[in-house]
Amino acid sequence: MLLKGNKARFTVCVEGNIGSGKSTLLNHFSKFNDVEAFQEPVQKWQDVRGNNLLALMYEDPMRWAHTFQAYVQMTMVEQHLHPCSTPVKLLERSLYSGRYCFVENLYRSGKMTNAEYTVYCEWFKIITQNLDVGVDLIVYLRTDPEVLHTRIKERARSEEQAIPFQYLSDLHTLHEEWLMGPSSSLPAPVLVLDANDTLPNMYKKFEEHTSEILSGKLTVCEEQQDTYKTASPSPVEIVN
Ligand code: TTP
Ligand code: MG
Repeated sequence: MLLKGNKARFTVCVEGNIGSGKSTLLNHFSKFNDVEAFQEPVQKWQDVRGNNLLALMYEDPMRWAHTFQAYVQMTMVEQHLHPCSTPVKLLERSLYSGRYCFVENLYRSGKMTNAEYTVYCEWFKIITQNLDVGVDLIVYLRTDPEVLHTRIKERARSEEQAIPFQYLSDLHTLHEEWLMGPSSSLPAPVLVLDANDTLPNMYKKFEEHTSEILSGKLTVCEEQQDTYKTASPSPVEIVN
């Protein structure tokens, strides 16, 4: 189905730690006519006019983390604002996980200075207060850091080969704080899928939750949805 005005009815973001299977979920749902899927622009980060910012960030985060995260933020804004002619706009990640997971982690671990963090956050505030970067539903692929560590080694994206276990564990904690806790920084309700599973089992879970993902809504009662809209914590649905 095509829509007039290039504006999706629902924006659904897929979140989860590095290697949790976000691209796999996007590939699966991109087969539906009602969905336009926007994969994360990692290739842009690997080649900014010949500069591999992703590699620089992993090699020397004290020097490059802020530059890299500023660029990630810019490319995420592009994704959020990109016209979409189908009812469902499906995004790999969002502006929000850059801010609340990656940048928070870099700052807390001393890899971004207070000045860099403040400049980044001021940009984030201006963007979220003035641009149409809203989200209707978050799908959280919740995965243990041990499982991710193995998957990352297997897929062998060259920049990621030296990622220490502790880094994945710290990022996991921040995803949990942001998506599972009572959080005032959540932009939408969260559907949580246990993503420690095998690929065939993950496809089964995607199928079971197709209607929720394509409607941009959790199957919870209207009352809870309304509660969220008045800014209390979002309803979270957990699926094992
Ligand atoms: P992810 O955004 O986690 O994407 P992925 O393709 O690795 O995940 P999946 O397997 O679930 O599809 O990370 C991509 C790379 O970019 C990874 O090395 C982490 C890094 N990254 C940051 O350092 N900062 C950021 O803000 C983001 C969004 C990613
Ligand atoms: Mg991916």
